Amino acid sequence: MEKHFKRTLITTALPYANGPVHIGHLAGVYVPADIYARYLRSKGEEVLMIGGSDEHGVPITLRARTEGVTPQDIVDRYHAIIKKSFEDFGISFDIYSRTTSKIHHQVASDFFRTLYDKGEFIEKTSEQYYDEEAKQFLADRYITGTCPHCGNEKAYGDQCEKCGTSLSPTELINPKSALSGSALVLKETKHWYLPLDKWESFLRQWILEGHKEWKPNVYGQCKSWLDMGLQPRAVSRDLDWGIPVPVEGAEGKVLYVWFDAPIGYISNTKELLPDSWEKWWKDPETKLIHFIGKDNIVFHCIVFPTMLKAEGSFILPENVPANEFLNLEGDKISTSRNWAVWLNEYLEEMPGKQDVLRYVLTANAPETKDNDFTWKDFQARNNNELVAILGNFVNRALVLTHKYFDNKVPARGELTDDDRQTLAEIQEVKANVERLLDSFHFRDAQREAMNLARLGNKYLADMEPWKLAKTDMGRVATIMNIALQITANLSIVFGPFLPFSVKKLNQMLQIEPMPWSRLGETDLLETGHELGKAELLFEKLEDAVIEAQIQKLLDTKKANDEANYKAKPIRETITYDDFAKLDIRVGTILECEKVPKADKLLRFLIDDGLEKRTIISGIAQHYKPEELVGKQVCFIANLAPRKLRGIVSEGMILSAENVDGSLAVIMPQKEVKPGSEVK
Ligand code: B3M
Ligand code: ZN
Repeated sequence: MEKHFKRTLITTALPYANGPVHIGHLAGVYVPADIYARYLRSKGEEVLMIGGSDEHGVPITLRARTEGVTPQDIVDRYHAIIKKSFEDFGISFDIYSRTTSKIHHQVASDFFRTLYDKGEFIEKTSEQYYDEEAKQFLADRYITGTCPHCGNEKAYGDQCEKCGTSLSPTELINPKSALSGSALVLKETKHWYLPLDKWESFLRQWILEGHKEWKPNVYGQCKSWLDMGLQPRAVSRDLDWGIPVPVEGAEGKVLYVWFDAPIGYISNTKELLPDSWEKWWKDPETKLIHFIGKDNIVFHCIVFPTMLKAEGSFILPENVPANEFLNLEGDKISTSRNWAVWLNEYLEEMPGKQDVLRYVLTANAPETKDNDFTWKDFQARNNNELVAILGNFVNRALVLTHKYFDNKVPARGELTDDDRQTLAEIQEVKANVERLLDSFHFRDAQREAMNLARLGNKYLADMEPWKLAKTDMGRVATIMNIALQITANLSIVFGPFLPFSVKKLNQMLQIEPMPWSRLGETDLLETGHELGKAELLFEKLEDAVIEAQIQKLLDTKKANDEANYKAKPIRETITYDDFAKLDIRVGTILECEKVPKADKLLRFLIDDGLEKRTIISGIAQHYKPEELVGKQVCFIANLAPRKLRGIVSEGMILSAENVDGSLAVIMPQKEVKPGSEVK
């Protein structure tokens, strides 16, 4: 049976305040949440959308340490940048706060204390790595050592970033402190654990039986966690950055970041609505929806609900429409490798194009599987869909009305079958889009919205009012009236998706934003209503703009390759006699030309001091033949001749291979007689 709810509480994952946000964040969490919130608001429903920065956790302290500043400095910096990016992209939070706020510390601390007093935790002492020089226990991230799986010497105590394996610090070979570099000792420490195992049968029932409608990726992950069996989870850490554990004898211990962060949703609601926050969290008629990425599923579907359930007075999430990941040009988005499109940079480089990105990210949303963002697709969707379909239709409708009817909505006359068919199709849009939005199918919903613009374009193209203008103005009036009703419907249906463009469109139509309930109506614009000035909603993106973005990524790749370059290990030792077998000489290049039908090969004719010899060398992609003629090169003179592409090559020209695979020919530093030995 459908449950009935009075209001909807939307939460969005709290991004870590240790870097700016990128397109992956937007696509996975914030754009879908924002579409959903705007849709419900447009329906006149009671809705709140809660966000904020996650400002605790080890990575923030690590970053502070490398930069030589305090963790507070780091989170102040990135909280401001992140908050601004969200505002810039029209993510319509009712509040965007942060977990270093006073109120959050209080709420999270009280929450812990309630569970503690109810006896919901178990206390356990275990052995953990301790740095005697820095005099502190080390979080897994602070421990580095050799990965037992791939041999990476810089693996972390929680994960090897090279091979991706999750690790525990005790698995590392030669564990060392990342703080002091010193070796570590194991020492006893006490922590509080939430016994998830105790809630297993409740969770099985609630999720596996009660929420079969959850997205398959979410349901599937929960099921596999539950099938593996749950373990108690530590909710405290030995760290000096975070919310102190509010229990005696817990000096130097803070709440684990994943314990306090989801409570941030509650704190932020309370900060916004100090007097009425409880109805949002404790009334079963509130529908709680968590928007997150797939790496956060277990925390939002298993750990946080267990915390809420154990506390006893809170509702549980009704749905958790988690998305998969968005990749960038075929590679995983990565902050540390700077492989991302950062929102702040995007807006500097593409000012005013928020909706284009929102549109493309939704059209390509990783709803059911990982998806790829490419600049070519971005350009194509802008040019072929936003410009050619939506923008073009709206523009034609307005320009023609201006031309034939003095910019006023003309009256409809008698209807043809085509007209009736078109009006019927307008009426169908609402139910289709609603069904999709209600079930979190944002990309399909947006496609339906775009289909309405397609319908408009097709209608105008089929009716050809510009041809009728000389003979039948009554007919033109009907056609333009219908076209304008479509534009008004577009302003409703695109409201949740393209808020900036819809604002512009409403100005052009000279209307206030219309509520969702009116979507599908065919008399949204009254006869005689005067329209505003027609402007272009979207503009074409030229190749040069897109190529500049692609080049930027190529530059990043290059910089990464260089940063990661490690010289190959030196080969086994040889004797002088081994070396002396190589006869390396200097020769002067007399001729050089491309070998036909071989794009890598150049043919050289070289003066070796005794005679002329031919050498074939695979450097055609790095040098033009004319650059080399007259130059001196080093070559191996006693290499057995071999045939390459039918030409006998008598030796080998030496060159150095750079990180990116480019080749540099070795040349003597000053001119010598051809045939001089290299030794
Ligand atoms: N900050 C993890 C993340 O950004 C984490 C989410 C917290 S949501 C309560 O992926
Ligand atoms: Zn590894």
